[in-house]
Amino acid sequence: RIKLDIPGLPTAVTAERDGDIGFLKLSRPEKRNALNDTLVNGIETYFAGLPEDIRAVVLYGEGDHFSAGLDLSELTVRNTVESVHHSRNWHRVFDLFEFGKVPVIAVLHGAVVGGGLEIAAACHVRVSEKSAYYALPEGVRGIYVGGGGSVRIPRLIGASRMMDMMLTGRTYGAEEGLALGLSHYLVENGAGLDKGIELAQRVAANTRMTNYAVMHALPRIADIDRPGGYMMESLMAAIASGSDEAQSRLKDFLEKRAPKALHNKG
Ligand code: 1HE
Repeated sequence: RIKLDIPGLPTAVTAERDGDIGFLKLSRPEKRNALNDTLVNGIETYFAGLPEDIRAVVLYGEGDHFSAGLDLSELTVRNTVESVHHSRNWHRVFDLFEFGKVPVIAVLHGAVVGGGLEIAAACHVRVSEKSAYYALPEGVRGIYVGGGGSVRIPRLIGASRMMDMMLTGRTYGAEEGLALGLSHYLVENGAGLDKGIELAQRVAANTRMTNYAVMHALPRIADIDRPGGYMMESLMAAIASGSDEAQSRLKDFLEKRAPKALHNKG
């Protein structure tokens, strides 16, 4: 892995690359990767400056925790209107990578709480280590989610479970998180990054058009009415299958050069 040179990147995040895989590490371990303005701006700077030849990104956290969520020390210095702008900025930055150019694979461990869970929910694939746990302590702290949590988390686990998490401060462990859909993969402690890299390599091997369609069309189709969804799907399918890259992959399969869709255990 080598350093990825992105101008203006703060030290609160670390950027690296290995071939066509990019790495983004939340790097405030002394504050459990609490999300202050600098760190959130760093996420924006990273994705805005990501080289075009990066095909997938692995996002993870330094230290014992993925992220302790919003930096609560900043909250005390914001008034109401500043809080609205702050929240809207998180929406903008998280949308930037959820609806960006390349899929993001999150590797979760330790606390994945509050804003940390909101970032994780904006990623496309989530790997968790056994140490991971999920919580929305906003309820206990007298605040409310502000990083898109009310929009994204119900789409993963349902509004009813999120309501319980916020009202009672319930936490879910890594195994429960897997069963509920908070994560897609569960691995032993210390094995998350390797799993994330393996998945990123698979994702990076897809055509860019397919990855774009999955990232952009799929969630929008899930949000709209069926006739509109069928229409968008047809257009996306036609665009994807018409590309030269798709045609050559189909030919590879028919001429027995491509792998079969055999069962693998993830
Ligand atoms: C922090 C934060 C933070 C740690 N903001 N400084 N999030 C929370 O309610 C979670 C708050 N954090 C915790 O419950 C714990 O820190 C952890 C369970 C994540 C980790 O515990 P531990 O024992 O490993 O670390 P620690 O000793 O609690 O924290 C180490 C330092 O990080 C300490 O600072 P220090 O100067 O005393 O060393 C902590 O104060 C600091 N720290 N977490 C600020 N969150 C836009 S809406 C989103 C709303 C939310 O995300 S609400 C959820 C907030």
